[in-house]
Amino acid sequence: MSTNIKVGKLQEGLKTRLVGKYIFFAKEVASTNEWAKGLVELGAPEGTVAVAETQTAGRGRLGRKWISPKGGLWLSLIFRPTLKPSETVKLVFLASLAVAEVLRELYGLKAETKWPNDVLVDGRKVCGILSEMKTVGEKVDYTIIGIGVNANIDVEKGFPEELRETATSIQRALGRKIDLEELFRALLEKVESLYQIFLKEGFVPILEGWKGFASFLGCHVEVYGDDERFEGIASDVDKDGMLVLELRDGFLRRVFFGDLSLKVKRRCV
Ligand code: BT5
Repeated sequence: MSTNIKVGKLQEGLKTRLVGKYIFFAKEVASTNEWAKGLVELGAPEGTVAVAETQTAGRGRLGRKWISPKGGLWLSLIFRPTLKPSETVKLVFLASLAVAEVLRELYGLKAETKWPNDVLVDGRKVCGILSEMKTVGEKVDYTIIGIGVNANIDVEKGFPEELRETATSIQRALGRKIDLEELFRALLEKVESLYQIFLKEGFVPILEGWKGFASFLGCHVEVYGDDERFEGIASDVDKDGMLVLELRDGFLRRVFFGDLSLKVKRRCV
C-alpha cells in the first residue's frame, strides 16, 4: 500500500477513457489549478489531470488559502463541456458528489455534501472544490475543477490550529492511512461516470444524488460572505445550484452559488 503518491501507479488499472487519459504529476507546485490552466492553454485536452503531492500556494475561493501538506490528494481536472458561465457550478456539484460517493464506497465513511463546495465527514471539512473558468464571449472555453481531499493527514500535526476544529482527514476518521493511488483512481472513475450521466441526462440526476447526501437540508443555517450574513431554513437547492432559504417571515430567498459559505446553526426539521 502506498500512502504517498507513486507516479507509476496512478494510471495502473485505471478504467477510464477520458478522465485521466493524460496525467501530470509533480512533487510540489504552487497550485494544481494554476498548473492545469497552463496545461490547457498549451493544448491539453479535456480530461487531463494535474496532481501534486504538496501545494505551496493552494487556494480556495476568493483567494483564500488551501492548506496542502503531503499526504493529501490535490488535483485539478480540465473540462470543456458546452456550458454558460453560470452553469459551471454544476461541475462543482458533480465533483462533490463523486468525492462523497467514493468515501462511502471505499471506506464506509458517512460523507456528506454541504452547499456550496464542501464534503464533510463527522461534520468537518474533508474536501473542498474550487472551479475556475475561462470564457470566450458568452461561452465557457474551459473549466478547471480543483479537488482537495485531506487523506493521509494527521490533523494535529499537518494543520494550523485554526483548522483543527473545522477540518478533518480520512486518516483521522478511519484511524489509519489509506492507499492514495487507489483513492485517486476511484475518484477519476467516479467523476467520469457522473460526467457521462451529466452529458446524457443533464444536471438533475447529479443534483438528486448530491441532495441525497446533503444533511444540512431542513436545518436552520447561517449564510455568510465578507459583508453579508443572513439566516433561515435551508429548504432546497434548486436546478441552478442556488440555495433556497426560508426566511423567518416565510419568504423564500434564492442564494446564488457564489462566494458565500454556510454554517448549520441548529437542529434540522
Ligand atoms: C475551498 O475553498 O474549499 C476550495 C478548496 C480547493 C482546493 C483544491 S486542491 C487542488 C486545487 N488546487 C488549488 O489551488 N485549489 C484546489 P473555500 O470554500 O474558500 O474554503 C477555504 C477555507 O477552508 C479556508 O479559508 C480555510 O478556512 C479552510 N481550509 C484551508 N485548507 C483546508 C484544508 N486542507 N482542509 C479543510 N479546510 C481547509
